[in-house]
Amino acid sequence: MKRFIPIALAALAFSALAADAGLPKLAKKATYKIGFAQTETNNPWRLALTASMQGEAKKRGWKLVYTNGNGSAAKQVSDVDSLIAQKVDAIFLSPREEKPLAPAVLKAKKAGIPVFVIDRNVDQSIAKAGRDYVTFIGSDFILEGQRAADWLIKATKGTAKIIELEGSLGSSPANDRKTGFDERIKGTPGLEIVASQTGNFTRDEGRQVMEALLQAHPDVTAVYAHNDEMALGAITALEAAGKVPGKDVIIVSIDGEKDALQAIIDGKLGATVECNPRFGPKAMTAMVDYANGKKIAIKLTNDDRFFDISNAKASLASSY
Ligand code: GYE
Repeated sequence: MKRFIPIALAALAFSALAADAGLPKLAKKATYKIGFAQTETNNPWRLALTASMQGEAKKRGWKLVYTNGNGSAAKQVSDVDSLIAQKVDAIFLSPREEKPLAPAVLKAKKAGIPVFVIDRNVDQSIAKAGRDYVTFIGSDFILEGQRAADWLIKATKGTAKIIELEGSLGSSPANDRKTGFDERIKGTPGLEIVASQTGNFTRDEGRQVMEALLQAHPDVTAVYAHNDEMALGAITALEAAGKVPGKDVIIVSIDGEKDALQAIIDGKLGATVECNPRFGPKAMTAMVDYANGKKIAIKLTNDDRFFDISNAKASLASSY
């Protein structure tokens, strides 16, 4: 008897550990209550993502609990806490920044709620796909940066003074879009980034930052913006400074929103790499597959298109 107790305790401890190491299970149900933790709603891309998630949940007859981080990682961490407290079946997390939201994933896991990280990723050294959350669904941001660079190298014939408008600091798209672009232009010595600063993925900050950088670098000939909204802000700043966007200064960005396609048609924006925000169907199908016991890849990468003058008009009507 004396001997039995420690063995039983050890077995108990072991099973608790084993349960902790695995991903939380998801029961098969006729309907679900899911949580969607959005980062902010400051641009058309974000609104299209929310609409896609809400639309797909509605189509399936599921309840979706929506939270809005309002541009604050701290607020989004408490949003995840609240989704855990509301005992949702699964959480779809669009993490504003890589590091601060990673512990939130671990908390949900501990509470037995499977997490699907969508749109942006979390820091893999803290929370790992396939171990701490089911999968990451989104675009390849490094590839997006590379594609923007490839276009710019051609459009400028390999010679340009570039201003880079970065996305929100600490977010995976800002980190990776910078990495991909930088890697690619390294091989073209005529391309020089004269300034690189965040415009926080918004049109107005993109405009303000561009205004300030134009004062210091009036000889700029190209802009690489990490999203369309900042590119559109830069266009306004360039015009206010008496420059002709698309001629004096060549601009490339990422997303593929409606206003950007219109700017391409108008000759002001050169090109935009698509980053598809319509996650709803893919994300919820992955969740159902997971509930059905199917093996889910740890990364589900979106295939993105590319928009320039050759296809902007044809793509306008279906854009967001
Ligand atoms: O490019 C931007 C948005 O996380 C991929 O965030 C997304 C980016 C997108 O605010 O417009």
